[in-house]
Amino acid sequence: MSDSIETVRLGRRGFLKKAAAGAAVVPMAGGLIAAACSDEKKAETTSASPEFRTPSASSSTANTPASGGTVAASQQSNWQKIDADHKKGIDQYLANNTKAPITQGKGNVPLAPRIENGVKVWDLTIDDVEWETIPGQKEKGRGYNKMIPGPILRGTVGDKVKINFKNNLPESTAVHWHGLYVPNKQDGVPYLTQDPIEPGKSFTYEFTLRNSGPHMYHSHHDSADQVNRGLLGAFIVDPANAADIPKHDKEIILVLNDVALGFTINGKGFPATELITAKKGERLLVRWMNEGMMNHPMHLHGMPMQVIGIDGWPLSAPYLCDTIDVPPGNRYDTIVECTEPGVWAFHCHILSHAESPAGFFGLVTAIMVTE
Ligand SMILES: [Cu+2]
Repeated sequence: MSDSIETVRLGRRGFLKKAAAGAAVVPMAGGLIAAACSDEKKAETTSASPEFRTPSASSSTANTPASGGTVAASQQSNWQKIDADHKKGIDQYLANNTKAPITQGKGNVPLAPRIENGVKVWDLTIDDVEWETIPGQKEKGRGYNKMIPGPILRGTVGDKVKINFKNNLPESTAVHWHGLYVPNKQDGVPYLTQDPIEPGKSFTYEFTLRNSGPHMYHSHHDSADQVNRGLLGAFIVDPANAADIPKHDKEIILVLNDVALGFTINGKGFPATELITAKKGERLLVRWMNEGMMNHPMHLHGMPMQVIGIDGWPLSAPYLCDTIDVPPGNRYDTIVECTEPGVWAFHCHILSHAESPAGFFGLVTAIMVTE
C-alpha cells in the first residue's frame, strides 16, 4: 500500500522525499533536496500537534506587529508555519496508514460471538480506559472491552442473542440497544425499564434480532458523559435473506463522536484516523453512525455517495449527494462507487470540526482509490 499511496500522491514533495532517500542518484538536485530536508526538519521541530479542543492554539493572527518591516517578516513566518503544520498532519496521517499506527488502541473491531444452545453470546466488560485519540493526547475514556468504540457485534435477523456485561466502573451504567426492536425490559433505561447496573455488578440482555441495519449499543445512564467518553459501539444486523444485503465489495463502519474525547471517527481524530482504501470499480458500503452531540455533514471529495438507507430502513428512492449530514442518533447507509482514482479527502464540512491554522484535525479522513 505504501508504494501505491506514494504513486497516487506523488507531488513535488513526494518526489523530493524519494530523491532524498536515494540522493546519489540525483546529484544535480542536491541543493534543492537539502532545502526540502531542512524545511521538513523545521516543520518537525516548530509545529505543535493539531489540537482539537483549541484549534486556534497555533493561530495565524496571534502576532500583529506594528512596524511595516516586522509585519512582513512575521506574516511570512506565519504562513510558513501554517503550511508546515498542515504538511506535518498529512505526513503523520499517511505514516499512520502506511507504516505503523501512531496512537495506541484500536476500537470498532469485530467480536465473534460464542454459540450456546443456538444463542449468540457475547461477554463484555465496561471499564475506565486511558484512550489516545491523537498522538500524545490521552483522555479519560470509558470502553466496552477497553476499546472505543466497543467491539462490533453482528447477527442476522432471527438470531437469539445474549450479551453479558460486567460493570467495572466506579459508577452505575446501563446499555441501550439503539434502533433495535427489543422487549421493553431489555431497552436499557435505568428506572424506566431496569435498575442501573451498579459498580461491580453484572447484567445480561437477551432478545431476538428482528430488524436489520447498522444499529448501535450505548450507555443510557449519565449518557452525555458516558457515551461521549466512549461507551458506544456498532451492532450490525444483517437481513435474514442474504439477497437483501446491498451489493458491495467492502463495508466501512464510521462512528462519529465529539465533545468529551474531541472530534473522532472510530475513536480517533485526524491524523490518527484510518485511511479507507479501495480499488477502482469497487463499491463501498459506508455506514455512518453519530454517537456525538452535534450534527456532522460529512463531505466526500471526488465522487458522490448514494444514500440507500436511514437507520436500517431501506429508502424506496435512493439519492446521490456529496455531503451527508449525520445528526446525533442517526445512521445512514451509503454506497460509494469508487470510479475516480486518487486520494480523496473525506471530512466534516462544519469546518471548525476539521481544520485550523494548525492543520486538519478531528473529523477528517480520506478514501484512496487505486487503479
Ligand atoms: Cu462536524
